[in-house]
Amino acid sequence: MPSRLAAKVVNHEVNKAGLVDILGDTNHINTQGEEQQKLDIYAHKIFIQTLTNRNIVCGIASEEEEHFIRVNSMDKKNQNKYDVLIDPLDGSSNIDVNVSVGTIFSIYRRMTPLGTPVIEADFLQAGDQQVAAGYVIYGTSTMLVYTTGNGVNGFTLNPALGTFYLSHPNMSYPKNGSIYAINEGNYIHFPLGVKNYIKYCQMESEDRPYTSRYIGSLVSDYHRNMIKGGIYLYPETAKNPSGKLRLLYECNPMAFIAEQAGGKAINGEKRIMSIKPTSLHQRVAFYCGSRKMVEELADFILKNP
Ligand code: P6P
Repeated sequence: MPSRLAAKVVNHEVNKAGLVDILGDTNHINTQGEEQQKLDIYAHKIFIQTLTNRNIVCGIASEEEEHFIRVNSMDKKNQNKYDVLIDPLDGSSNIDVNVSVGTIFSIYRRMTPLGTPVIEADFLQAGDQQVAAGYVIYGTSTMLVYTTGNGVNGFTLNPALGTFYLSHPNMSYPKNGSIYAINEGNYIHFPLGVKNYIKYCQMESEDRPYTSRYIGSLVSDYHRNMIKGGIYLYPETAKNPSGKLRLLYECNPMAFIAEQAGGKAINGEKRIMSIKPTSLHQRVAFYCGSRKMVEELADFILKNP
């Protein structure tokens, strides 16, 4: 998988970010209207480079590029048949404060004929069409977690050897949990059903209050919840009325992994992976984690549409 090589290279740079001039922002705003961090650009370039150097990928869509990238095969027949959608470095605003960040990717088979230039429709496929998805977390250790539709496996990088080892076979979301992850600073703008769910989490009872944990880095909050049980919530807010997270290269891949691990991922009304995308950088509300917790939240939203 070309992302393993890129993950090692990005990991090396992330781990020494405090020592070389690669911290901070580039004074440039990306297509999302967000300040691009130097490491964002670095990670983007590394993944694009490694993905285009293989006769596998015919197109790439990245959070850091407004339009998708056509990959011309070195092979004249151009039998490359996979599209990759990627968030090269998610949570990059945390880099300067030494909080874990991650890479998220999603892989589809192209829909258009082999050998022809890919078109936007090749990227706007529902999450249920993914053939693979994964994330890399650059944390206390660097892990690659991915699925190809037959369960979820986690690999930990041995930096001394530059090799990923199968450290977490058959990963699965605990069916229930007691951790909820949400930026409560946006509370007043949350839909009523989400507000009521948060109050439910905080209520004294046999199994509550739950614990509130929010790292502000999707891959980190997600990974913790998958190990310990929990739910991650990013509702619509005033600043992001459609939600903040991007459907194609954040929510769909994380939803694929969650469902393969026995968890659940919804936008408040339906499964994330059933949504038919309409644009590359489309945002959605995102609720993902232990199945029972997501189902409880869905009930609160249903009762308070
Ligand atoms: P807020 C990072 O920018 C990100 O996309 C996710 O990694 C993270 O969970 C979320 O946004 C944090 O957003 O608005 O709470 O700072």
